[in-house]
Amino acid sequence: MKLMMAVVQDQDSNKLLNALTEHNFRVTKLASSGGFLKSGNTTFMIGTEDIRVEKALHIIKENCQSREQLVAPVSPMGGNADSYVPYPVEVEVGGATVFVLPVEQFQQF
Ligand code: 2BA
Repeated sequence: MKLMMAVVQDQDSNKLLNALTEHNFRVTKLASSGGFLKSGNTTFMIGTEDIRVEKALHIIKENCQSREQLVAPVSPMGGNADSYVPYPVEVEVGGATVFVLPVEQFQQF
C-alpha cells in the first residue's frame, strides 16, 4: 500500500476531489499553505494499493494545471534595501507536487 500526498492549487481541488472519488479512490482533503507564497493550497492524502498509484497520478495530472502567480514585494523594513524588488514578481506554480510514500501498516477501528 502507498500513501500519496498531493499539493495542488485551491482552484483545482474540487475538480480533482470529484475525479478521484468517481474512480473509487479514498481521499482526505486538507487545507494547507505554501511556505514560499504563504498563500492557501490544498493537500490530498490518498491511501491506495500499489497497482493504483499510476491511475491516481494520471487523474491528478489531468485535473491540475500550472498557473502564473504574483508574489507581492515585502518591504525591507530596515533590512538590506539593495536586494529589494519594489514590484510584484510572477512565479509559475506547478499543477501538482506529489509524494508517494510506502505504508507500513494500515488499520481502521
Ligand atoms: P509554495 O511554497 O508557496 O511555492 C509556490 C511556487 O513558488 C512554487 O511552485 C515554485 O514555483 C515557487 N518557489 C517555491 N520556493 C521557491 C524558492 N525558494 N525560490 C524560487 N521560487 C520558489 P511549485 O514548485 O509548483 O510548488 C507548489 C506548492 O507545492 C508549494 O507552494 C508548496 O506548498 C508545495 N511544495 C512544493 N515542493 C515541495 C516540497 N519539496 N516539500 C513540501 N511541499 C512542497
